[in-house]
Amino acid sequence: MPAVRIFDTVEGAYSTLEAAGEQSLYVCGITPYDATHMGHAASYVAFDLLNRAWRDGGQRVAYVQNVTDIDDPLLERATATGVDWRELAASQIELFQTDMAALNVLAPDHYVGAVESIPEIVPAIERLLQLGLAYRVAGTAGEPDGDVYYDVEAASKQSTDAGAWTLGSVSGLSETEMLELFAERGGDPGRGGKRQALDPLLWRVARDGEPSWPGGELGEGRPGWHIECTVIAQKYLPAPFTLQGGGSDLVFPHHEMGAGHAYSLSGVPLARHFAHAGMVGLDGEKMSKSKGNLVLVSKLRADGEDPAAIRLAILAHHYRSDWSWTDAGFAEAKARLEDWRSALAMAPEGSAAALVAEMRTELADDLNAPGALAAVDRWAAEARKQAVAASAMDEALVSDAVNSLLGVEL
Ligand code: 5CA
Ligand code: ZN
Repeated sequence: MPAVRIFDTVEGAYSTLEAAGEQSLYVCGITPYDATHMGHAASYVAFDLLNRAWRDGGQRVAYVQNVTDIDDPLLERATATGVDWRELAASQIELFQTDMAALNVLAPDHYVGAVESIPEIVPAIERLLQLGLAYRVAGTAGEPDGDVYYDVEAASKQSTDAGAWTLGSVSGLSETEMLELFAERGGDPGRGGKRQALDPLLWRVARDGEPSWPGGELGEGRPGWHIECTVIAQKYLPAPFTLQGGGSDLVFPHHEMGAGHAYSLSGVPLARHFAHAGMVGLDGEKMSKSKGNLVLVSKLRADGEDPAAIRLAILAHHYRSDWSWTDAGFAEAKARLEDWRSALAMAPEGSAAALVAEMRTELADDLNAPGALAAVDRWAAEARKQAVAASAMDEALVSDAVNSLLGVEL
């Protein structure tokens, strides 16, 4: 496998991830309040391709993923359904891990919860306060005193060094665009007492009826979202680590603010590269809980669908494109899987090496799974044309390569 070239969100261009012996990967994990839908699955399959490409190239990979096991959406869902939030999280985490295993997504080395990380998150926030890059907000309109916010303006002025974080470093968005997305994606631009509308929450002090944990100088409470990923990544990975990944809805504010927190805490960037997967919809509409149009991996599995076909349906789309799950697309994936499986029994002598090389070239080029699939399609068509008994060696090589590079079990 040649060195992988990936489209870096920050650069807005391709970057080559030089072979360095060890690569380090942080992929944002789920908020476990509902079952894994095709959009979640596609984002983990995308970064699984990177993990597999690195390993194929002889690189060791340190892979960390969080699980946002305490946050507003989880508590809201628990309240709405009358389930204890801990039980809801535990059941959805288990379902997610079963779905990922079925989809042949290699497990991270560390799968780390927000709750278990609170003892590390608290000192990080205390430090931001000491540095003058965070502040406490006085209670207003029924809110208690003491919520802690990150001061994006002060943090943006820390340093003029190359690699220093300033608001917009990661996302490249205008302030108007940021304000719009901030409100849509968990931010609270209108919270009274903040220095700047875009300042994100670091620590939410305890409220009646909400779970809370000891917060040292911060008082009882629970952590904000972005600091969670920063602290977990900094604990388990080098600084900077190779790449942070997630869906494109995480570019702002999540990855922007996480990178800011990390720079404020350590003086070095969080990650060398950022990459984002496109959004998956259903039949042309955004897949969302409110629309009730979720395609769940667990539901398809329960219906007896082959997880390898689900994975192939995902891989038919380039990870950066926005696409829609459709019945027709899934039917194509099932037909393709059948085609590949039957062609294996006709693997022409000496055909495997060229195919493997072609798959590697495609995957090293910004994880071009559709290109790799097309290469296997051509190989299968040729095998069928020749229609001779399989060379056992080529059959095994093709099957191994499709399994290890694409994660599709033939
Ligand atoms: N816990 C946070 C990340 S720290 C979170 O965003 N959780 S999540 O459950 O909402 O999403 C998990 C991952 O799936 C994220 O990378 C998110 O960007 C991605 N994702 C969510 N919806 C879609 C979708 N419709 N299409 C593609 N990816 C999606
Ligand atoms: Zn995250």
